[in-house]
Amino acid sequence: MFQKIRNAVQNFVKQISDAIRYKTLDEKDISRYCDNLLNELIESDVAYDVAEKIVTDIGNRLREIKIPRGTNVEEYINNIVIDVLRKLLDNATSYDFIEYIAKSSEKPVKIVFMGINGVGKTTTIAKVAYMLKKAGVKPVIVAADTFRAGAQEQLKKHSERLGIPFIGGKYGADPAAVAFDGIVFASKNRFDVVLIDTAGRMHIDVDLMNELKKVIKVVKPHIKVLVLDALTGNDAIEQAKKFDEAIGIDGVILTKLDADASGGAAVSVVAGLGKKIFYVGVGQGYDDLIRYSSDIIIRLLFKQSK
Ligand SMILES: Nc1nc2c(ncn2[C@@H]2O[C@H](COP(=O)(O)OP(=O)(O)O)[C@@H](O)[C@H]2O)c(=O)[nH]1
Ligand SMILES: [Mg+2]
Repeated sequence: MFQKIRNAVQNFVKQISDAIRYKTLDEKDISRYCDNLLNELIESDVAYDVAEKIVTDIGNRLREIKIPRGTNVEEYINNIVIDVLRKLLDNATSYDFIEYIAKSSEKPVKIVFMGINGVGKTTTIAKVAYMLKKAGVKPVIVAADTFRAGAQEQLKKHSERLGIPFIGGKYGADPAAVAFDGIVFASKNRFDVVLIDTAGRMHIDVDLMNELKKVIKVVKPHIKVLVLDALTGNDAIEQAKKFDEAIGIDGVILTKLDADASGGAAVSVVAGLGKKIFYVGVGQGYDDLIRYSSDIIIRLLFKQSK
C-alpha cells in the first residue's frame, strides 16, 4: 500500500540527510530536492495544490533547522516530514457515527450514501451496518439504487447475512419513494438509523444529480456521505467537488486503501478537500472499515516496508 508516495518521501529524506552530512544545506539544495519531491508527489497522484503545500511547508522547516550534534540526521529529517504531513492530514476532522446516533435526539438518524459506480457504496453500507449492529445500534438498510439491475439483490444479500432489516424497491422504481418507505418502516419499528444506498453512474451526469437531489429533498438526511475510491486517483477530488457543488456533502468515506499502490488520492482527499473523513475502507470484509485519523495515513506513509 502507498508504495509510490512512500518511496517519494523516503527518497527525499535520504537526499536531504545525505546532503546535510557533508555540508550545510543551502537554498539551492533545498529548492532542488523540494522540486524533485513535488514532481514525485504529483506522479503519485497527489493533487497539485496539495503537493505544493506539502513541499512549501517542508522547505520552510528545512530553512530553520539547526541539527544538534550527535543527532540521527535521517531520523530528524524524517520527523520534520512526518510533522508537516500530520498537520495537513489533521485538517480533516471526523466524527463517529455511533456517537452521533447516540447523541441525536431525533430517531431514526438518516444517512445517505452517494458516489459514482463501483466506488464501494454498497459494500461500505454493509460494513457500516455491521459496525453499528456490533455496537448495539439498530440499523435498517435501504436500497434506493433502483437503477442498476442486481443492486437490490447485492444489498439484500448483505442484509440477510448480517441479520439487518432491508427495504428495497422494484427495478426502475422512484428512489425517493423507496427511501421514504425505509424511513417510515424504521420510525414505526423504532430503529435507530436508516442507511440509504443510492444509484451511481459511470460518470457524473445531470440525471444522477437530479435523482439525488430529489432523494435528499424527501429524506432530509442528517449525514450526506460521499464514498470515494482511492484507486481513482486525482479524479476522486473532482468527483468530490462536483457532488459538493450539486448536493452538498458532509463528509467522505474513502475506500480501497488496501489496494492503493500510489497513495496520492488519499493524501489529496484528506489534506485538500476541506471535508470530514469519517472512515476508510481497507478490504472487502465487513470488518475492513476503520475510523479515520491522521495516524492511519501516517502509518501507511512511513512505517510499512511493503
Ligand atoms: N479492496 C477493496 N475493495 C473494496 C473496498 N470497498 C469496496 N470494494 C470492492 O469494490 C467493488 C465495488 O463495490 P460496490 O460496493 O459494489 O460499489 P458501488 O457500485 O459503489 O455500490 C466490489 O468488488 C467491492 O468488494 C475496499 O475498501 N477495499
Ligand atoms: Mg452499489
